[in-house]
Amino acid sequence: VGLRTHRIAVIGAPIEVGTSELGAVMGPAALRTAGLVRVLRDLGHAVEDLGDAVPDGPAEGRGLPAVAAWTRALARQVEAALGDGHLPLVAGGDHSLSLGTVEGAMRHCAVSGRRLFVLWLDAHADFNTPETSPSGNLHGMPLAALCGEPGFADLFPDPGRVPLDPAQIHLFGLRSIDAGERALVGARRVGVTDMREIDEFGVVAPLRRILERVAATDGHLHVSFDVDFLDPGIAPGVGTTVPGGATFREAHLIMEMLHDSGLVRSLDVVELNPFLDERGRSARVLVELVASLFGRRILDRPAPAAAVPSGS
Ligand code: NNH
Ligand code: MN
Ligand code: MN
Ligand code: MN
Repeated sequence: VGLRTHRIAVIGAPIEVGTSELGAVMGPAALRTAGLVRVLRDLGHAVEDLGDAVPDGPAEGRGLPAVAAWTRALARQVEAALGDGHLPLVAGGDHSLSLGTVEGAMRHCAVSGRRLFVLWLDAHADFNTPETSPSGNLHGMPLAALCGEPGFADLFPDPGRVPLDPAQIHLFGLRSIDAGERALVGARRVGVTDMREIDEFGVVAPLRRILERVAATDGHLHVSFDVDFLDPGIAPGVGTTVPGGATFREAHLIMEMLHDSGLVRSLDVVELNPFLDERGRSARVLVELVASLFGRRILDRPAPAAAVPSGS
């Protein structure tokens, strides 16, 4: 598989209105400091750094109106970037930003005709509603809102909006889920690869199954990478650490497989909290992983398609 070069639009989303832990607002700056843009350019991609997004309307407080203002702005920017043939890479910022990025990808797909799939790399399901949420934090709710669950009035005011189909979502790395959202994830038949499945089968088999499904329709794969997908031992810079996360090698292999699939058309990197990080470690790990997703490889050779190396 040769290197695929993209026109990448980097968009900072300094959002922390969806969480009660302050500091995620510094995430985009830390990712840039760790070399996000430089690393992508060094790989041969054409990168435009569009700077940080600005909320469309008042964004004070931690309620729905603030999140709605960010959602409007990001949905518009992501849709525009995709329409221009760019691959939007949105650097956050808490996970409520994915309300905007996924909505933007949905609007683009309505035009491009591709089927959207959302791969949610996260310790959490982010499928709470205001009703089920134990915290009230909107970063734990974006998927439920995108799927049209009740309780998010005015977030998507268009009465004709077609909600995201839960069958288009796959949660990967799940190990912390609240009782109410657990019931909802089951009832809506959201795709899930939890940590137990990864422990039993590794990351390759479950991810291959997902990629084959996206490839079958040449779909648009949106990847939403929450830092807490990773084990806190390698990425401590996040407000909601959960033990038992993905190792560097698991995450690295996932990134290489995503690159080789050629299916990723938009990406979020979310929840980095530099205030909680240790000497930039988490930001650096994220930049390494993004580099692998965009084609950095150890050796220039096709990935073996079977479990056993093919030899040469
Ligand atoms: N499920 C919890 C909540 O709704 C935690 C969500 N926090 C996250 N999600 N970081 O990725 O509050
Ligand atoms: Mn351009
Ligand atoms: Mn999340
Ligand atoms: Mn999470």
